[in-house]
Amino acid sequence: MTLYVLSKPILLHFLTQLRSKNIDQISFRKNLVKLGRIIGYEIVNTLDYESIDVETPLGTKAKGIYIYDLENILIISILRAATPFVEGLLKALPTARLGVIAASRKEKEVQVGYPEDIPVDVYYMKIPQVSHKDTVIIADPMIATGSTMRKAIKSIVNSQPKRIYIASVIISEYGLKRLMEEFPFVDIFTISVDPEIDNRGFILPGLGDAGDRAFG
Ligand code: HSX
Repeated sequence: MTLYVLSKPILLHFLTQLRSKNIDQISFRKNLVKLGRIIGYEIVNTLDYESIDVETPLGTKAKGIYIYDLENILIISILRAATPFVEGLLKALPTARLGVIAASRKEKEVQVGYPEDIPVDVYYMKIPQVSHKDTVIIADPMIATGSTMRKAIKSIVNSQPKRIYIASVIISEYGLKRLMEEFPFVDIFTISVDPEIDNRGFILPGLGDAGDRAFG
């Protein structure tokens, strides 16, 4: 498992705006699109490629590369917060196939600490056929307890894709540890690993409920 905590200033700049309670709904969505695009390019940089020659208009040859893994990308969008994030990912990965999972957590407050596993209701799932050549990118900007992401990974793991990536914006320390232990073969892209979860299962400091902030 590789953990990519992306820390380029441009990403942190957009994340800082997302965290602010003062950012409006449209700007919130736009920032998720921007982050998705940049994370998408970071993902592309990890894909397999081959060396090729290319002929220029001047009749000369130049050495180049062809990222053949781009032909086999499947993005899974966990509704609804991932919608603008995936819009950004698709800008970097325009040939991707797209699956969706509609899930909601059955939240209930715990008296002490935080919920370690929140029941997740998956009420719609439509995922194209997964092949052994596929790089599957499961996109959810927020991973708190990891309960939702566990369900998403389990829905495709038996198809044995070439690799499974998680694309996120914020993941909690607890969620990260939990997913790393259960799915050591999954690589995780995120911008921030936040230290805490509250007693309702919200990441702290986090950015609130991403779905509500993006869509009302
Ligand atoms: C939020 O809760 C996010 O967008 C995820 O879908 C989910 C994360 O919570 P957890 O399942 O990791 O606790 O709606």
